[in-house]
Amino acid sequence: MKDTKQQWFKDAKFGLFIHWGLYSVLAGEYKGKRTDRIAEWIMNYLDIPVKEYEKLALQFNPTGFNAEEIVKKAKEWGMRYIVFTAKHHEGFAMYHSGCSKYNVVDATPFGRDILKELQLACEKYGMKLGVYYSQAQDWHDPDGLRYGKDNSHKNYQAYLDRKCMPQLREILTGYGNIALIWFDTPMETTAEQSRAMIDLVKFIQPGCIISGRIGNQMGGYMTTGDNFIPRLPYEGDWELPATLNDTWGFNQYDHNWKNPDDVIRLLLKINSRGGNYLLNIGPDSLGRIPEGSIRVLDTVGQFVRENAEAIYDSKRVDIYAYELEWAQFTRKDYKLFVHMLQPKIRIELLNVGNRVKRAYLLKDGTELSYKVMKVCEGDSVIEVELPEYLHSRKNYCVCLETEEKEPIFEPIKG
Ligand code: JFZ
Repeated sequence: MKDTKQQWFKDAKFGLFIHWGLYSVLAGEYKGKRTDRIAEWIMNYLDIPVKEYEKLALQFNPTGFNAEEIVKKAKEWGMRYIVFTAKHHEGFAMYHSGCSKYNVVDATPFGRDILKELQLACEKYGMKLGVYYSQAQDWHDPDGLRYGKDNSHKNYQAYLDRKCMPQLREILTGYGNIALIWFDTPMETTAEQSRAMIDLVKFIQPGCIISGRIGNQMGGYMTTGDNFIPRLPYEGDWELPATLNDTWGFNQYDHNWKNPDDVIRLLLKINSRGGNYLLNIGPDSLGRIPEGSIRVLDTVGQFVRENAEAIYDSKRVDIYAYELEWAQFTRKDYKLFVHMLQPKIRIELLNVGNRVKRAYLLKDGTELSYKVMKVCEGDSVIEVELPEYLHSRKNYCVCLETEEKEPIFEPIKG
């Protein structure tokens, strides 16, 4: 079982992933050819030569970027941490690196240190900052690994010594508190190499969490695949990274946005199983957050704010509500939170082994009337009546205060 030993991570429940790099200039298309895969992989999938791809830096001038705006938005959306791609597989540093000129300050007309601006904005608004760093794949360095290509001639260790380890040191010493490092796609990284990275991180910042994708099962928590929710409650700390459409990096042609209902359901499914939802945005080449993302997240944010008590610091609920359509559950101390995801007239729960003392609407405290009826010995049903105006509503939360800390119950289907 994985344990980050960091209470903030266990309580956070919702974070903002930001995938941003030179690929945003291409926005899913190179020389008239569109990629049908995730846009930040365009260099590898369309075999763009390093010398060609490098030139994108000359066009990178995101004058619309405003770190404070992004951090304020993340707060408004109810997110408690940000993970930003300081270097993705393309190998380009989105901060001022001293060990590679291939970075946003030295190689672009923009010339500003994006990671630094995000750090200062996060400090100002009380947001945890995490850094995504592609430790193994680096398509710019001749010895960095490339997925799906021949790596046999490469001296991977030389790349680690020359670029990966020094850049990690820069990030950990020059950008304040790094709450978490999001390593990714370890490929053939050995246990010794993963260990060396972890030792470096922990030596400089002992409290910094290591993502599940450091490799060799050495991460501080479990990272699942894109939008993959474990069917059964997972005991340890875990996180689900996810896209809002079908790409991480900006793609001008991808408008396949999830709707707010889907996102709210995913958030609650993940939280009810004890995980954090790390939801992605991919700013465009001007540093603007896509309109489609903002529209969805504004609605989700309102739900999260109204029901904050049932989300942050909540605990997993060990029931098998995976396929349940009408509700998801979270709990905290003596409270059981019933998140209503479909219109309903009343809530029926079976086996409320511990009696309910109070039922109310979370967002405004409206008391709800209910009946508890014995079915068999030690077995009862509770029916909570919902006021008429809610019969056609969804995405709200009902709180049941119970006599025991971990209420035992069974939701009735349908
Ligand atoms: C990786 C990256 O390659 C991708 O560009 C993005 O940064 C994403 C967050 O992480 O892609 C993965 C890696 C592993 C899985 C899924 C996507 N996985 O294990 O399911």
